[in-house]
Amino acid sequence: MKRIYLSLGSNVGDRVSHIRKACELLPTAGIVVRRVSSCYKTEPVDFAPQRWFVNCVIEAETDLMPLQLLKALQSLERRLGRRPGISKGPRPIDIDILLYENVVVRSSALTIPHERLAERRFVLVPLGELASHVRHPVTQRTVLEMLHETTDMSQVIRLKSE
Ligand code: PH2
Ligand code: MG
Ligand code: MG
Repeated sequence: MKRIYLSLGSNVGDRVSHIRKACELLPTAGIVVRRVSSCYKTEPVDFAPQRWFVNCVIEAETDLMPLQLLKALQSLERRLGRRPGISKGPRPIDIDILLYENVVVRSSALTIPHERLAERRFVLVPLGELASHVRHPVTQRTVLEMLHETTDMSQVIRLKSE
């Protein structure tokens, strides 16, 4: 099994329950969830005029190859009501591959590690909860180093877990 980190985000409807539902459905797609970060309320980046997101990161294991994993996540997004919309705009669920072992993929369909990983506090803060010492396979920076170095100033507020 390969260790992967996924970013989950939602800013439509009941955001936390969309994220919970996605975590529940991941095993049906061949993805074994190991650990889940706290949920965070996060200010939208890249496309500002939209509702704040709820984001989290999960550590998981899978036997799927990177492109199979991408297809599995896209079909899960559709099952959870995601339809094509504005790029970077509102969505009930978004599941992005952040890291896949130390694998580097650069194709038109898929980029691993996620290309904006180091520029997004809404990814680095929850990822840091689970994997602060894991290194980016290209830059060799740890998650903690990326968090300290990022110029992203957007707000990321931890939600109380019940
Ligand atoms: N996702 C985007 C664009 N902007 N902002 C936040 N805070 N959280 C997201 O998950 C997010 C975003 C495109 O996928
Ligand atoms: Mg995304
Ligand atoms: Mg996505």
